[in-house]
This record gives sequence, structure tokens and C-alpha cells, in this order.
Amino acid sequence: MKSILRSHRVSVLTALLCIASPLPVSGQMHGHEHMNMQEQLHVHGHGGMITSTAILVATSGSSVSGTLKFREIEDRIVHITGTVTGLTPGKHGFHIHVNGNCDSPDGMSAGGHFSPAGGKHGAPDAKEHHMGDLGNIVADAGGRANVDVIAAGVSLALMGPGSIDGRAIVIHAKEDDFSDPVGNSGARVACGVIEADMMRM
Ligand SMILES: [Cu+2]
Repeated sequence: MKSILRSHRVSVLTALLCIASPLPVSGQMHGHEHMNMQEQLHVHGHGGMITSTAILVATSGSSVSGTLKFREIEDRIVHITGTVTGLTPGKHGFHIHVNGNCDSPDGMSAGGHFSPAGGKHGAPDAKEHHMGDLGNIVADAGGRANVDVIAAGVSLALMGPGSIDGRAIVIHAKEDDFSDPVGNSGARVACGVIEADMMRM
């Protein structure tokens, strides 16, 4: 179902490119011959950069909420910024999870960590870690965390290696201690689906 949805969204995007650009998307690509489809998707994003947004929704019994903005500042280098409120003071693990589904009351519908290459859970700068491992955010005494994190290896492209489009970002109740397999970060207190801004119509 998810793959159908993703391919449908790519079809919509392709249709948009046809309308927005005099260049044919397939066939001869004048001036674009050297670019593959993924590179074209980047070029035709907002201002040459794809951006996405995740609106974090509290799970059952939680009052954590927030909005995170994603910007792919270089190929597979994504800058995540925003504010999360309603947290207990201190560190909270957060990760990209594989399923873009936050429907279950406990957030478990988001599935496990996004980790297409497998490997062990760890800190984002550790030699071995899941692609979706983002480390911790830190809430102040008022329960507010300002997020300013670089996620390397992931992409906002709608398809291709490391694509996090349509996946979920999950905030946890406790600190991620980076132990395998999930860092002991406890319950899921908020969950949001990462959605490309150009798809919000
Ligand atoms: Cu997680």
C-alpha cells in the first residue's frame, strides 16, 4: 500500500513537472541530458531545494507536540529545525521510523527505526548506526526543545536511496543511550509523518 502511494505521488510530481516546465520529463532533455530523475526532482523543488514538514502529534497520555522542518541542504544532508513542547525536562531520543503511520494511540504503527542498510542502533556520529538515528533533543525546564540537527545519509527526494519522504519521526519519553537495538528511549510520546511541502495542496 505504501509503495503504491509513493509511486502515485511520484506520478503526480511528474505531471506537475510537465506542466511547470517546457522541458519534456522523458525523451530528449535539452540541457538536462546528464541528470537522472532524482537530480531533476531536486532541481525542480522549491528554490532548488526540497523541503518537508512533520507535524508532531501527541500519543495517548502525552501532551508533546511541535512542528519540524526538513531541508535538504546538500545531497543526502538534511537539516531538521523546529520546536517541540510538552516534554519532560532533559534528553529525549528521536528517530526516523520506517512507516509513515502515526495512527495507533501508542505510536507503534510507525514501526521500527528506518534502517535500510541494517546495522546496530547508535549515535548519529557513531561508526555503526541506523540511518534514522538522530540522537537526542534536549528540553529545558519548561519542557521546550529547540531542534537543530543535521541528518546525514537521508534524502527528502520522493524516491531513491535513503528517502525519508512519507516516513515518520518519533519523539521518545526518555534519553536515547545509543545501546542496540533501540537505545532504551522508552515510550513514543509524539509522532509525525514527514511530508514534502510541494505535495501539500
Ligand atoms: Cu524512535
